[in-house]
Amino acid sequence: MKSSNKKIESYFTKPGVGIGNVGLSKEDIKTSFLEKLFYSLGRIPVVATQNDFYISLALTIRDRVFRKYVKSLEQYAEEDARGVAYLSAEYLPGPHLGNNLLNLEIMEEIREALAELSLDLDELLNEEVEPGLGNGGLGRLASCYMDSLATLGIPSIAYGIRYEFGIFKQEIQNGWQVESTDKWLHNGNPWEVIRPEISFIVNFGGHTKHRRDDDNKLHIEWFPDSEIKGIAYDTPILGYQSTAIILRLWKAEATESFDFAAYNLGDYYRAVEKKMRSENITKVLYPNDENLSGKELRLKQQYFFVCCSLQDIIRLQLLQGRKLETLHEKFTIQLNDTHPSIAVAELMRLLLDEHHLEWEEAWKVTKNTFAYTNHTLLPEALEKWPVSLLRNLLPRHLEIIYEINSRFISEIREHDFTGEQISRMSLVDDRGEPTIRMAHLATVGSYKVNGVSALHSGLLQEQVLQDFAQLWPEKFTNVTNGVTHRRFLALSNPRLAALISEKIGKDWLTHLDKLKGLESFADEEDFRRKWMEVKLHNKKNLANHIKELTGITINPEMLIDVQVKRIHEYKRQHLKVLHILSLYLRIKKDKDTNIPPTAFVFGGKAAPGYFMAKRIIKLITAVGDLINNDPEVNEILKVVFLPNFSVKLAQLVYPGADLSEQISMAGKEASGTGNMKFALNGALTVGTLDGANVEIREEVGEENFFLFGLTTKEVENKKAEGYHPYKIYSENEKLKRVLDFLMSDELTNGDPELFRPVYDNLLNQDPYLLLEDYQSYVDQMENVYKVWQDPGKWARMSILNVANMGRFSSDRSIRDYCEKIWKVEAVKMQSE
Ligand code: GL4
Repeated sequence: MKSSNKKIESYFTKPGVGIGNVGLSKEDIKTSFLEKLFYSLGRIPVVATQNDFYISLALTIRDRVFRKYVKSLEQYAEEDARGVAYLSAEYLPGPHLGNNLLNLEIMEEIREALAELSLDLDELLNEEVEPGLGNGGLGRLASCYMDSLATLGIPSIAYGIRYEFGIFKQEIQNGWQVESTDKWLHNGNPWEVIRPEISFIVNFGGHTKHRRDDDNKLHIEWFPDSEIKGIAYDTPILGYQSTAIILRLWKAEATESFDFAAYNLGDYYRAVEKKMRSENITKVLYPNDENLSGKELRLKQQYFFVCCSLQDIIRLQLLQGRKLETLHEKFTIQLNDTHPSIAVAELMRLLLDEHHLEWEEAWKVTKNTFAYTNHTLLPEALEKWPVSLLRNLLPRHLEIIYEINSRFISEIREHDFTGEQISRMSLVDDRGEPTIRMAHLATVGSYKVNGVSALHSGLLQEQVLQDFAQLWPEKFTNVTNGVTHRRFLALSNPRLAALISEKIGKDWLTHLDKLKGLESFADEEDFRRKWMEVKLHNKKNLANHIKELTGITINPEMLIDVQVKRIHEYKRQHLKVLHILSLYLRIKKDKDTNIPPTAFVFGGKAAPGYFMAKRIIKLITAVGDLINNDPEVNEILKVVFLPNFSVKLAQLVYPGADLSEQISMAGKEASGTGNMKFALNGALTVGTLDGANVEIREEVGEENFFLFGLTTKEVENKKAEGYHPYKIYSENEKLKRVLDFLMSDELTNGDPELFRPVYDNLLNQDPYLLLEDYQSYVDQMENVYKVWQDPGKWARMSILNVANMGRFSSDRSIRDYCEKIWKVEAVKMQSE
């Protein structure tokens, strides 16, 4: 620590006092808690609301977390450690309080301390509104990685956008999704600290000027026409028994001079309007998962946060007295998908124009600094920005991209690439309206590129980035995703966690592969019984919440069969619906009584502009209405759509699930991470050979996994030979009966148009091969039922699933990133 204030310095390092005292005892916490209430909030207990109490507790805990963070900074500085900057447009941290208590290992002390003040910890935990700063898997993965970076003691900082409104709130009205804004900051956010001194100017628009000096050296200057300020908001993210790292989110604010021209003209109203418009940059998260919308504001968001983050990284580098020529030695910057990929051009601009490095030097630094993770192969999700938009918004960056491209193309011309290959690889796609292919920019500007599961990384190299993989095979690698088992098992499923620890000790909290030790108990009658008792307890808990949220009663003894994830055709929620309808028709028409009681639980948001996904939600709720209200059926089947799926809700759902639905068409789900969270909580999986399902099945053993459907290769072949869903429809009588039911009055209430789009799409195109996989799915579900009717076998499979989840900890993923990509080492924290 470089402080000139000796008094402060000595206070800081003196043990037992002030910030030297972490103060985690029950009495310490009680005192600080009340102090926060009195002094920070100006409240006395009689008038304090639950939210006041929650804020006071949060502030108390945040102090402790910051202390851990500050301590680790000293150590990083001492060891001169190499660090990671993680750039992501999305994060889904989930509620902070519970996780921090778990990681400080003071949950029970806090519970007791609050009880002594007649307060209930669970009620306060429930007050927290989670930051919904992401769409789904990609944002949640970033947050799992932060948990592991902090736990492992990897010097790191995560950058993103402080959206004022996160992912929309979903309500179900009359069976349809209705969106409203997520006002997550309305009750205040006790976890963040504003850093007004850490702020940067970001420019937009205007034009560039090229000039040669007397030595004929080219100087390029950008004359932007507007500017905005980014201000840092820091949230500490604590690891388990370890230190904290910072999540630094940028908020846009107008500068004094942003509206120079307008003020000079004395046009106050125009100036104010411009100010408001400019601050819109960080207003709201775009709610599309796996779909680009090509909106100007979105590009502004991306550039805005990238520009602030890179300036901050450069500030840190210079602060430590280092040269920018060695930036890549000190930092590695991970691009979480292409959303931050404009960073390649921006770092070049900063190095060339602001810090006057030569092109070769700047390019060497840039391409040795970035690494890029690809998270999807879906063509509609691969970002491409129109050249015209870039020219208007970021004219200097467009020039830099063109220059990178021309040098890159000269380079590949020297290899044996055909003309066709070269135009495929170009950063500029000029078939039709010219666009910049951001995945190509990220690939060319990075030293490593990775996919997120073994299957996906393979496909990435065979399909989307095939030519690049041929050119630079050593650049490509795989890091299979992982999840934090602390949040998704220890915190959200305390009973199962306790049972596990009772058998094998607590080492699994930091070394998930220790779960392997459970294998030897899988055949113990008594252990199986206890295991299923825990599951039943969690199912009751889930059933209670379902009742509260939807009014629907489910019997916790039923098989609870769950599909929670974003609603997307490739994820095939409607395949599950077809299966449910087949059971319904068996009961109604065939009087079949052999179906075990099952509750089907769905949850997930549809992008507001995604017509088909919204229709699928309506389909689920319509099937639910029909089934739940039919006394002939509703003792056997129930269908629930849980509104507003979130991290908070997820933590309730996974522990109570028996069966996990991972039924995407093979080749489409890059990894999936919900699949890991379910299995970690003892749910069995019915799934295709897609994404990380493949590796999960490898680990748990094929006999402990319910597999169905075509493989990626078979999907490819099927499409190549010409796929005819109508033929399948007309040849499979039972399937035909199910599909025709989509058009029946019973389901559509007399509106034949209601599900026609789904029906027509399946019969005519069926791009995700539901009909092709239908029979195999239904057959595998029969097998699921057979096993379900043998509780001992089910319990055994469930235990074996959990026992083999070691590989899917985000700790392992982060270790992989450190070894295979970042070459960053953990800094050992001195214990206190
Ligand atoms: C996603 C993938 O769809 C998902 O399979 C993966 O688990 C996740 C994290 O790697 O990334 N890609 C996009 S885009 N959204 C996702 O959730």
